[in-house]
Amino acid sequence: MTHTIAGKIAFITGITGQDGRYLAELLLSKGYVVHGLVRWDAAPVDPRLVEMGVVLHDGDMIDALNITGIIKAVQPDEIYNLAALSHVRVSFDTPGSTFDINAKGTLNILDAVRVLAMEERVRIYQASSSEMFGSSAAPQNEDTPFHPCSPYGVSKLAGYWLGRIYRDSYNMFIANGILFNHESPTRGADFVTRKITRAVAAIEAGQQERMTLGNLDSIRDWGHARDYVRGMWMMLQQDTPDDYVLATGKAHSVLEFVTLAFEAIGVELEWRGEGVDEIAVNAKTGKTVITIDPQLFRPKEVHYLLGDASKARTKMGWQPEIRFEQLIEEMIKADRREILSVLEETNDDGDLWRKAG
Ligand code: G4F
Repeated sequence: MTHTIAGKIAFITGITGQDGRYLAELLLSKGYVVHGLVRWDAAPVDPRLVEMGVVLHDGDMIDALNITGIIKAVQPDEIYNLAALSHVRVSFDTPGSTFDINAKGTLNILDAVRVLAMEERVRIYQASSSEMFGSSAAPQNEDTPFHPCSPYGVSKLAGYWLGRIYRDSYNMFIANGILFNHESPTRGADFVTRKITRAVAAIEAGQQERMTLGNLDSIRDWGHARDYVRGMWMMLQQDTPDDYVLATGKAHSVLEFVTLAFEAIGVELEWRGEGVDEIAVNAKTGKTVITIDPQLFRPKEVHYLLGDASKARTKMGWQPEIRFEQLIEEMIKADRREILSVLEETNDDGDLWRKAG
């Protein structure tokens, strides 16, 4: 059955996360009817999702019958499986639920489509991750061997292989998007980029003196989530299902990210000391603004992720449009604005912040 885009139905798991929100906006702008899965015990959901026109369903990724029932009711043309326990550090503390959600949850989606005999109608996007590459040498692409370094990485690898096996065994349209880190102003505050931009804005406003960080030497390939959700959609519009790396092809350390974030508010950092004793001071005032907390180190770290997205560029015409520096600026601006709006609500003197724009 062929469908025009207008009136196509999409079902997004993980709709309340950063990518879910951007993807919903994109699909709605293309005329899709968008349904989203919300975990039954989730914190209050942002009402803007409903205002945007997303139809929400309470459910649970690890309950196979529940997921099957929702997919039967929604009758989607496209499923985007974004639901996950996505924090790598947390996956060391909760490996069991990480597996349940990321691996068993993925299996529940794939199996639901199969037992409902919807294989020919439904196209599935599986959110795989560059964490699956783990300790493999950079740059990484679709042919790079996987050496995950965390329960999260292994659980995502299980989802990836389930996707490939179901694709080959049941002739299903399943695409694995192997996405490198992608950020935005709506990134969760426990990921390092947003943790940094929020803290920088709060330090500038005098609401916080310093921030603690873990491994400053980690290298990541950071892009903007808006570019990456476009790639997710493109994967499901191809003639044949395949797996694609999405990345910018540029690598930066955590130290570089935090240095640029402070530069965005006009503060130059001076680094002193080494290892866990390393600190950064504001070069002008001499005040310490960054210290290291060894508790933020991971039991096993992925040191160097740098993606090679040539396949996505050549086969789909995908490429990122938002540069690293623009991403940081956008995140800092949004966090300054957030502080300004709180100051205004509390009638505090927000003069310092009017420049935030
Ligand atoms: O921001 P992060 O927590 O992201 P991480 O671990 O790279 O994972 C993210 O990207 C993956 C794609 O490659 C996704 F699959 C995954 O779901 C998630 O979205 O940490 C980035 C780096 C790490 O090396 C970490 O050790 O920053 C280092 N880091 C240093 N200080 C910190 C901190 N990370 C966090 N979260 N908090 C810190 O204070």
